[in-house]
Amino acid sequence: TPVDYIVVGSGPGGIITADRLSQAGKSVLLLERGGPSTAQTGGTYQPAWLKGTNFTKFDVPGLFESMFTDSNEFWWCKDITVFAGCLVGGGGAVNGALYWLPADQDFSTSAGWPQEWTNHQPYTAALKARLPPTDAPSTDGKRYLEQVSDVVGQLLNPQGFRNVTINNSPNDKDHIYGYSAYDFLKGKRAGPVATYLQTSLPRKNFQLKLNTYVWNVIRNGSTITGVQTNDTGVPGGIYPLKPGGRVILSAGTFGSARILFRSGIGPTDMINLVKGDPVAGPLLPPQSQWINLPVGYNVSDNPSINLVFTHPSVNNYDNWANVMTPGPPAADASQYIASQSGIMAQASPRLNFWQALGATDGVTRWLQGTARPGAASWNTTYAFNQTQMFTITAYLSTGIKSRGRIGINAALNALPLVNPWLVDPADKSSLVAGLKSIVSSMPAVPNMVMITPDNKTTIDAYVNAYDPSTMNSNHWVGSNIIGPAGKAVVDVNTKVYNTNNLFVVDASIVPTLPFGNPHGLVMSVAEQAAAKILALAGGN
Ligand code: 6FA
Ligand code: ABL
Repeated sequence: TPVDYIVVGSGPGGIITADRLSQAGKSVLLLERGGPSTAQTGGTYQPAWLKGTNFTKFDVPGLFESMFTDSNEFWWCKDITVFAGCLVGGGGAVNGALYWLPADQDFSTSAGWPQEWTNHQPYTAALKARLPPTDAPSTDGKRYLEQVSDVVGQLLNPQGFRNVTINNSPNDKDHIYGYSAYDFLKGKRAGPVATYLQTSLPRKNFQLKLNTYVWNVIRNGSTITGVQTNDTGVPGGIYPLKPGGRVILSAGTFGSARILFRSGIGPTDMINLVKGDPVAGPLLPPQSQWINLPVGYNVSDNPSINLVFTHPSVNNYDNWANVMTPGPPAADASQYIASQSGIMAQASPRLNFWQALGATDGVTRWLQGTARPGAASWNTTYAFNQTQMFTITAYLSTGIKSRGRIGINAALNALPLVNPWLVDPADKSSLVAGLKSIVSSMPAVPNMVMITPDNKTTIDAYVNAYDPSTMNSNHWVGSNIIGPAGKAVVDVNTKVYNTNNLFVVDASIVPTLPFGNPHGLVMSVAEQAAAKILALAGGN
């Protein structure tokens, strides 16, 4: 049956948008290409040590690092060349769940937002009310494996950093550090799946359909009439809209861009690749109806670089290598199963910090640090104690100028076409300055040793030799940038230019990276977008 709204994709953007639209009484169909994730969504994938419990890999925060090492890996989107989650919850079902309430500057006009978006506070407050952040996710309120916080705190104190509760003052992002904050609840991965989706599901006017891949929207010129899917259970694979209905793409920075290309919307080179595909080509509208918009341009992702250290107080937790198989230490496993407390109730990060950096071009750039026990890789020429290893990942955030381009290839896989990291020379010199500043007070921390880069490699040499493809932070934004006609893909109401009823609400509309890991911002964006869409005349 035709609906008022079809929302494509159940990531942080899609779930929140669908919930607010269905709460307002609209009939909403939420289509997700992937399957279940957490137990609450019907997921069952779990390691042997959790057999007989109701906890899946996606429920247990301490299994986060195993997302990258598990041989099964069904949760990644197989047709996107970088990490993206293709299951209920999208990236939110597999990510580190670091959760920052956005700062006012994250929604400023200087960050590229239209004036109408700068009053984000009521939407951010609505988000916080539904999904409160926590920096002590273990159900007993205690913090575990905090040696890394202590050591990095000792490193930052001499540089004038202050210790704060980060989400208590989101605008405070210079020379501050605090415990890592998450959207975990009751010791489990939560996010929008455990909150917004749960209020949607009981509504008669809401339906979630899994394993349903949206190929393209069906267009009659500038009017969308439905979506074309791979579902063989409905006539022609088509889900129709009611007259006056709307489609909202929330398929992520790569996913939403690809759906637009496959719908004849975007740069001509991308649509021509679609045209050459035997399945997708015949589904394109005639060339006279193609809409030329800068889909895929203006993309950014934080350039990030890892520094690896050792300190005698640190427990690297076996680099998280055993948390799936054979399982964490027996006491930690039984503690988690009994009460969702302990080390397994938190993902790997332990401390986050921010600092403003001057730059050679006069533009301030901010650096975010994330410190965690263990390391994913290291490279050193001398002996060290692996059990004492920890990592500081330095991300260049607000202020970066580098932009790249994403798109598709002839196989219609989505991928970066032009890498967005350190293209701008002042981005690079700022990151180098930030790394030097982090390590400047190492002499103040007895027995702290940097092993990557090692004592024979300078920071400059390290950055120069750093493989750019490993600077990926998985924070892609901007492929369907919001902004003025002629420059942007969506308008102030998130409507795709030159269409009547096609919208995009996900990370792809975000013009500039926020201070921190972006999914908190994306959720506030969805709150605000839903309100603007509901207020917009001309639809159901
Ligand atoms: N962000 C944070 O704030 N904190 C973190 O700790 C953090 N960590 C990670 C991380 O560790 C990894 C490995 C990744 C990949 C990302 C991380 N991020 C983190 C970024 C954060 O997860 C993303 O910014 C956020 O999830 C973006 O939300 P969106 O709503 O824009 O998009 P998603 O990709 O999450 O969701 C898209 C959904 O659409 C998916 O469920 C997908 O299956 C579905 N979909 C895609 N194409 C579709 C199609 N054609 N038809 C139907 N469904 C489709
Ligand atoms: C994020 O926001 C990043 O997107 C992730 O890359 C990051 O996790 C999490 N948050 C947590 O800080 C890292 C893992 O800790 C590494 O072990 C892994 O190699 C890396 O992601 C892969 O990108």
